[in-house]
Formats: sequence, C-alpha cells, structure tokens
Amino acid sequence: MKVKTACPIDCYDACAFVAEVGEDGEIRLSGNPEHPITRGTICNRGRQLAVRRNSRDRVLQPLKREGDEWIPISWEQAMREIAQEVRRTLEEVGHHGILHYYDWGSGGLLKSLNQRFFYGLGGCSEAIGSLCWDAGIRAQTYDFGQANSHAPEDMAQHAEAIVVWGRNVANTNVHMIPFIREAQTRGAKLVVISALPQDLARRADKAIYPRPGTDGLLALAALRICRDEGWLDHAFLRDRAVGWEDLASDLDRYDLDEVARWTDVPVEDIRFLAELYGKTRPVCTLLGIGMQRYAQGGQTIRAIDALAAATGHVGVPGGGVNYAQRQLGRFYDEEAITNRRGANVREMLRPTLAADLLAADPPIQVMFVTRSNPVAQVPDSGRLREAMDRIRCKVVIDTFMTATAECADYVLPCTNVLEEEDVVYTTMWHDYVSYARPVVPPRGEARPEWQIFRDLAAALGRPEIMEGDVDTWIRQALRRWPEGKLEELRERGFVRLEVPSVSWQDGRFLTPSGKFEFASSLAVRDGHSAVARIEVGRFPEDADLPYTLLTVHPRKWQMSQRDTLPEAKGPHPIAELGLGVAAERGIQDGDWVRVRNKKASVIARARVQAEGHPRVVRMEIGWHGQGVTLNDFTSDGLADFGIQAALYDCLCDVEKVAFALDENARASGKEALARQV
Ligand SMILES: Nc1nc2c(c(=O)[nH]1)N[C@H]1C(S)=C(S)[C@@H](COP(=O)(O)OP(=O)(O)OC[C@H]3O[C@@H](n4cnc5c(=O)[nH]c(N)nc54)[C@H](O)[C@@H]3O)O[C@H]1N2
Ligand SMILES: Nc1nc2c(c(=O)[nH]1)N[C@H]1C(S)=C(S)[C@@H](COP(=O)(O)OP(=O)(O)OC[C@H]3O[C@@H](n4cnc5c(=O)[nH]c(N)nc54)[C@H](O)[C@@H]3O)O[C@H]1N2
Ligand SMILES: [Mo]
Repeated sequence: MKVKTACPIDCYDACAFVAEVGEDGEIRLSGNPEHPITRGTICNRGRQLAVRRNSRDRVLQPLKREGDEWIPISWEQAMREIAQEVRRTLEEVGHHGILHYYDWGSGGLLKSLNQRFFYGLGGCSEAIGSLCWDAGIRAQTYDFGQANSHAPEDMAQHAEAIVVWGRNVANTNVHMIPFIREAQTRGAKLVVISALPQDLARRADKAIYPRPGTDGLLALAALRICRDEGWLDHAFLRDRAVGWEDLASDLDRYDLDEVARWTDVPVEDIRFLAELYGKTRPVCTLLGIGMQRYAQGGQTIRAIDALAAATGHVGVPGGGVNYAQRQLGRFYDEEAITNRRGANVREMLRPTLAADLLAADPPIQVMFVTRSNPVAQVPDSGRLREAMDRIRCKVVIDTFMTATAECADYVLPCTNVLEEEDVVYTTMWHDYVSYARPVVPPRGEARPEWQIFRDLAAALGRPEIMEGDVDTWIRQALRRWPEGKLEELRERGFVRLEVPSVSWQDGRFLTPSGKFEFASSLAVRDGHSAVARIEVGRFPEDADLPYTLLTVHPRKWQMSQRDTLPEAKGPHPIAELGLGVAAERGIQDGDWVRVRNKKASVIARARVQAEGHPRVVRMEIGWHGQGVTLNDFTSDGLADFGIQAALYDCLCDVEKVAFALDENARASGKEALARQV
C-alpha cells in the first residue's frame, strides 16, 4: 500500500513523499509525482529517512547514564526521575534554571508542542537566534520589510538571467535545478558566484569565485558602475524607493581596483556583473545562506538587494532577490500550539550558547535538547561541552546517539517521521505545505515528542499543560485556513498556500516608508549604517592562519545526521583545498593533511580543487571524530544583523603529514600515517 507523507528535513525543498512498505518490511520512499516541486524525485537525505527508521543503531529505549555506561530504563522510571530533577530546579532556582535548547531538526508543526510544556511550567530558559539565516532575514526586512521569494515557475518562465549567489543548489536545493534548466532552455543566462566550486558552475555561462566574505564589496562596486553608466531603473528609484541618493553618494568609497584586490575578482568580472544587472532584464537572484555567515553578512545581503533593486529587478516577473520565504507565517497560529502567553522566558543565544551557559545566573540545572545536535552544530563546541559538563541533568530527545546525546544523562527515544502524523510547514523557498502520516508503527519504545512531554507533565502533577490531541492541535493551528483546505492537504498530501508568485509587484513594501529602503530607518535604529556599507577593515586576518575554513552543508546528508552512512562516519574527514593552498603547502590530491587553527586540529584526506577561490579549505559540517567536531574550529562571533552565528569567519592553516598512497599500499600507509601524526 502506498502512503502519502512528507519530508521533515530543514531544507529549501520541503518535499512530499510516497512511501511503500514491502513484504520484507523495507520502506521505499519516493517523491510524490503530483507535487510541483518534488516532481517525483527525492534526494539521498530523504531516502535515508527510511534507513534511519530501521537502523540497528537507533535508540529504542530510554537510556540513563551510569558512570561510563548507558543503562536501559523504563519510561516510567525516566519520567519519574526527570520530573524529580525539574521539581528540584523549580524549587531551588525557579524555571529559568531549566533550559530548552531546540532547533529545526524536524519541520513538523506539532514539534512546537515541546515549547508548550516549558511555557506551561511558567517559563524556562530558551535558545533563540540562529545558526542558519537570521542576518539575511534581517537585511531583507530592512530593505523590503520581509524576506519573500518568487515562485520557482516565475523564474523558469520569465527570468532572462539567473544569478545563483552563494547558494549551492546542486547540493542543498536540488529541486531548483529543473527550474533553472527550463529557464536556460528558453535562453536565460546562468551566472554562479561562489567561494567554492559548484557542480552548477559547469552548466553556467560564467562562474565568479570571490574571496569568502567579500561579496558585499563586489555588489557595491558593480552598483557604482551602474550608477556611473546610468544603468538604473529611474522610475523604481523615484516612485518605489527611498534613500537612493544616500546610497549613491556612499558608493564612491568603493574603488574598482581596490575592490578587485580585496575580492580577488578581476575588474572585468566586476564590470561583467554590473552590465548583467544593468542591461539584462529581468535578472533573478537566488541568494544562499553561506554569504551571511560572516561578520558583515547582513550588510552583504543588503548590498546585493541594492544592486538588484536599483537596476530594476524587484517587483517584476522573472526578477526578485530570493533568499527566503517568509510570507507563510500568517497561515499558522503558532500560539495555539505553544500557548506561550504569560510565560517568563530567559533567552540564550544559539550562536553564543557556551558563553551564555557559563555566565548564566541563576545557572542551568536541567537542560533539554530537542530536534537538534548542538555539540556538533553550535560554534565553539569544545567550550559548549565544557559548559554542559557543569549542568546537573541533561536530557536529549533524539533517534540516535548523537554527539550531544553522548554528553547527556538521559537519552529518550522519539519517533521517526515515518511513524508520525504532522503538518510539515517549514520551507525555505516555495509555498507548499505537506502532510506527514504514519507509514509504520513506532519502533521499540519510541514515542512522539508530544507524548513524552505529556507524560512528563503528568509525572509533575500538571497534566493540563499538555491537554489535547493531534487532530485538535492541528485544527487550532490551521484555523485561519479556508474551509476544506485541511481536508485537501490530508487527501493530496500537500497544498499550495496562496501567496503572490511575484513579490512586491504592487510596489507596496512592508518597510516603515512603504517603499524599498536603500536607506533604512530600522537599520539606523538597530545601530547600523542607514545604507548598505562594507568596511574592509573588518575582514578577519591572521598572519599565522592564511586560509579560510568553510564548514559547509554536506552533499549527501543533512549536517550531523550521518549515522546510517558508513562513508560519512570514517575516522578522517575530506578536506577540499583550493589550488593556492595546495601549491603553497606542497599538497597533492589524496595526501594526508592536518587542518588546524588555534582552537582545534584534525587529520584529513586532501582533495585538491581546480575551481573555486584558491585560498579556501572546505569540510562538510556534521562530521565528528578524533575527539572533535568541526565546530571545535569555529568561534562564537556574531554577524552584524539579527542574532546570527558568523560561522564562516574561520581561519586555518594546512600542512601535509603523509603522502598519498595507492590502494594496495593502504595498510602500510596507515602505519606510515601513525608514525608521522
Ligand atoms: N544536502 C544538503 N542540503 C541541505 C542541507 C544539508 O545539510 N545537506 N542543509 C539545509 C540547510 S539547514 C540550509 S541552511 C541550507 C544551506 O544551503 P546553502 O546556502 O546552499 O549552503 P551553505 O552551506 O550555507 O553555504 C554554502 C555555499 O555558500 C558559498 N559561500 C560560502 N561563503 C561564501 C562567500 O563569502 N561568498 C560566496 N559568493 N559564496 C559563499 C559556498 O561556496 C557554498 O556554495 O541547505 C539546506 N539543504
Ligand atoms: N560550522 C557550521 N555549523 C553550522 C552550520 C554550518 O554551515 N557550519 N549550519 C548551521 C545551520 S544552517 C543549521 S540549520 C544548524 C542546524 O543544527 P541542528 O538542527 O542541530 O542540525 P542537525 O545536524 O540536522 O541535527 C538535528 C538533530 O535532530 C534530530 N531530529 C530529527 N527529527 C527530530 C524530531 O522530530 N525530534 C527530535 N527530538 N529530534 C529530531 C536528528 O536526529 C539530529 O540529531 O546547524 C548550524 N551549524
Ligand atoms: Mo540551516
């Protein structure tokens, strides 16, 4: 039998699945062919969800740490003991002594019931801010009033050029590829701007590889050329925007030759970009998350917004500066799920979690982790482990023994998406929502999280906190939906929410002025320059650490969710090296190298990259081993806007520790390696 269900992974694509269970019990997942984005295909991460469901390594019973051992215990014991820890904390220091750390490991609507539990206690300490995309969200809020994206069909049908700027669509947003192809078949040009090599660049008319973190300069220098050449949309600047004059006069600070030196992008390429935005119409810009993971990440997104807006690509079919899809929030009543009203919450920032924990007064006594693996994913993870060590009781809810679970006192097994009913409502890009249905029963003793928190509330003598059932909660959260839409969602497995396919076409923006704001009063209020501005003095430099380490999202798996992938779990990560790194350090493909900075060091296998910025090292985030996670390398610095981790402002050096060996010599190679390391 086929069951329509949904992919809950935090991703641009938010796919709809069709699941089939074979007689052998094997679950086959495929894409729902009717879904206009999924179009019948899913990625390796999606398929892995079935493997994860049935994996031998899955946690199937509540576990309690005793010394160095994990002892299986009953749910009754787990709930009783954890309730006791909660009670003690409430008595000793109050509800701020309880931390709920969560992230978006699942995009299920009902997952927010976790928060309901803590708010029901009167409040808690809670993680806020973003390891992901907040600087860019805030930048677009200053400029447009909200971060909206055009429908992909609009790009496919109307764009004359597509600029994929800092987004690795071939890895992280694969369902975009057919739309790009469709536009290219019509004759649209494709330009890729990326610090690292990308598969998509092979299909592109042009690839530009700036020095990491410098794209804002590139955009503003290109805009200066457009200003000087008169390649501007004067009607837009006059009728639909404010502050152009302020920005226009600020552009003189970006000298073309200097920008070329800082960005490592030749002057001809900066001109190429200016001409593309200035003379082609319309240009669709697809922005990635990577570019705003820097100290000036927010300004960088504002700079690109300004380039595209001034040259006439905002509010027109086939245009847009597409970073995120934030138009869908109004369709959901999250308060109906979280019941937050009246709760007293102390905020701790995800990007600076370790420091916030160490400084907390009152201190955290009980920490709950849901939908996340912070020890692998939060910057400065060495310090985080240290901070967690001081917490009396740590409870991790997950399906696997993650790097965070390894540091816990209790690990509680939750259900996998294929065992759950939920509305999957998080999309970073399009405007579809999907419905998850149970395909198979929960394995072992795994329980849905809402049930875990219901049991805990009962153990605390507070069952009213989690009163309700799945159907009621869903109906309450979707009460703004038109009659019949929920039934359609359940029947088809997905529905489209009605938002404009071309954003800002009516010229009305959600900014204070109601116009596009080249000069933003909100930015000034928040302590920033009114106009997009990049300061070269703020690029990180360290004579001892000449290269940038980019710990980007893995091609084949979702960040730290690699438990079922032997090739991802090896003892050594792959370090992809730009040509400059390889040449300066005398490294060849396959050599063993040590990647290090002041905080961490790891032995990796080198893969030399012919394309990309020459002085960049890339490792895929989520790997851990050799006593470290890759976030042992990163620092907890913030980007300029919002609350955003500047994870890619990370410098490193690389040295060769052993030569490459051919397959036959591998065994003795290991000895050679052991001797040299
Ligand atoms: N396969 C896979 N897909 C995923 C995920 C995953 O883990 N695996 N994760 C999902 C999530 S949570 C997110 S947030 C998204 C992230 O999706 P992306 O935005 O695509 O990915 P990032 O890893 O944040 O950024 C990596 C890209 O940014 C580029 N980049 C980095 N710094 C710079 C710079 O300074 N300038 C320019 N021009 N480019 C730069 C890199 O070259 C790389 O192409 O992907 C989602 N999709
Ligand atoms: N250095 C560096 N660090 C990064 C990034 C980077 O590019 N570089 N990217 C950042 C980004 S964009 C993001 S979004 C964050 C993400 O950070 P996380 O969300 O912590 O990342 P994941 O590794 O996907 O871990 C999710 C965990 O949730 C579990 N999980 C899945 N579904 C459920 C569920 O329903 N309930 C519960 N309880 N658990 C569930 C999974 O098994 C997994 O262990 O990481 C950030 N960290
Ligand atoms: Mo993310």
